[in-house]
Amino acid sequence: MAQKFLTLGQFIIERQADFPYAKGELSRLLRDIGIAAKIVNREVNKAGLMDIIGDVGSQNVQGEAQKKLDVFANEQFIAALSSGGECCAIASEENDEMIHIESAVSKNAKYVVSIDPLDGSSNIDVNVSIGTIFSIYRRISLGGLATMNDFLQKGTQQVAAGYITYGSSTMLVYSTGHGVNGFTLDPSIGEFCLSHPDMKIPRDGVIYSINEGNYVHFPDGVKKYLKYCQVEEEATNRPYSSRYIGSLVSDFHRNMIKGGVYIYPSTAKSPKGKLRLLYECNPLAFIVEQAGGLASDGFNRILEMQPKSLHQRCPLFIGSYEMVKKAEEFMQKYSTPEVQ
Ligand code: AHM
Ligand code: MG
Repeated sequence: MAQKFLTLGQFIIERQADFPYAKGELSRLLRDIGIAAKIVNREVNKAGLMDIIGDVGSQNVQGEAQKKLDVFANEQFIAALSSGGECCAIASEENDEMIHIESAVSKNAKYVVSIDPLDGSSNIDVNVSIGTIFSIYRRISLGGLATMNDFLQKGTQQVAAGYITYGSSTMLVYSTGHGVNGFTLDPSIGEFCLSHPDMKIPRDGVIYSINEGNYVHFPDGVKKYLKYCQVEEEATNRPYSSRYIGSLVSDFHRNMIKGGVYIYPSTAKSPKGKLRLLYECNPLAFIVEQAGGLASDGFNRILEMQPKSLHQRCPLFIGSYEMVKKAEEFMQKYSTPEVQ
């Protein structure tokens, strides 16, 4: 009997009514992102065979060395989002300023997209999973070029968000605020097929995910929480397991499936943490909440933070509801937001 499957394109059409404003523009945007993801996936899979690994020799706005794949992925997503005509501007980790898409502006495009085209840069050259993270907002400015305010909306205003993980298989996971659905790329037909319908993150878990090499620089709340994770107690399944890939998307995705907490706190070196609010924390916070989990900066809900700049950084505690709550308890007891 022929196997039944639902492709991303079919699913988007079936769920058209779920999309805010339901005009088909957002569906088109998501399909464009899916196409760019397939092209990036093709290159990621060839890394090592082609001259695509290593540094370009330049730095991005955060002063980090740009990898060839970073730059390639950025170009692919910008091209895909530009060709559809639904997105009037993009904020990317790889570009200092927002990018205006003039052709879409003349068509009165209603959406702006924030994106980390290739997350987990330090894992690109060593064949470890990497990802893409994106966040979609409806613009609030009226006509003409997009403005900063279109991007500096609170995470609660996202109309859709998602991530792609280029791992042992390639998956695209997204939400439009009506639950979370995951699609696995079937390379034999070149389509993302629904494999993880209505994803829910376990309410509790036994995995904690943090770069413990920075321990000495962590706030006291995090230090004490880590000690809590390592203490033996049968009733709470402790000690927990430590798992840290160093690619946010991959660590997040594992925790979505198995239950767990991912923490990138403020450190003495980076008082605001390392991760970026617009295109790393907010989209994953939107997804985790839709899946029944939590995302916090240790004290406040990520989705309610007021962004002030495109590349703003933010501490992140994200994952299973009970684990994030417990980590927040330690932060509230042993740290203060001021010294975060
Ligand atoms: P990037 O966007 O430059 O790749 O940085 C973000 C990455 C995350 O994917 C990952 O969780 C974190 O940085 C790892 O940082 P560290 O090496 O400090 O643990
Ligand atoms: Mg990143």
